[in-house]
Amino acid sequence: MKKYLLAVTLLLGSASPLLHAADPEDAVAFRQGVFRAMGWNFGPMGAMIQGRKPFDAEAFAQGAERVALLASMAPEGFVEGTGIQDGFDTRLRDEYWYQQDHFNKLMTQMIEKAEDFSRQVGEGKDREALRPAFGQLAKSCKSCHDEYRARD
Ligand code: ASC
Repeated sequence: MKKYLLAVTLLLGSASPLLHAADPEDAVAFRQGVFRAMGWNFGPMGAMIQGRKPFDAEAFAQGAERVALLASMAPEGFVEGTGIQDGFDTRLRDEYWYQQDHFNKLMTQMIEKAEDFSRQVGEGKDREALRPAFGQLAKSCKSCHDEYRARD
């Protein structure tokens, strides 16, 4: 856990991709793709938690792992030159550009909650027992959308 937190801190601290300098166009496509993939996995899990879909433990565990991994990548897509002001079709609100500390705090919380959720799923908890951690993670997603995502 400590090692993991250190990695998150380093990543957010550098606010740039680990392995290469991002082309702004690639960065926008990357972050939108990461969030799209998170929703792809998270949506059916919500349906299972809410009982709109039968609970499939294997699919659920796979989804939780994927969401945690994707969450850890999301910050990399937020780099200079990728806003509406730079000509990109993005829902990233202007507030992001002068509230990056707060944004990074919300992002770190989301990553931690995704990790915690995935860990609890890995422990083999059932649907009822997983509900709180799932709710915490969904709330964390929403708090950032409320503040930094436009045109909901
Ligand atoms: C999803 C999804 C989100 C979050 C959010 C949680 O399934 O695509 O963006 O959950 O709606 O409040």
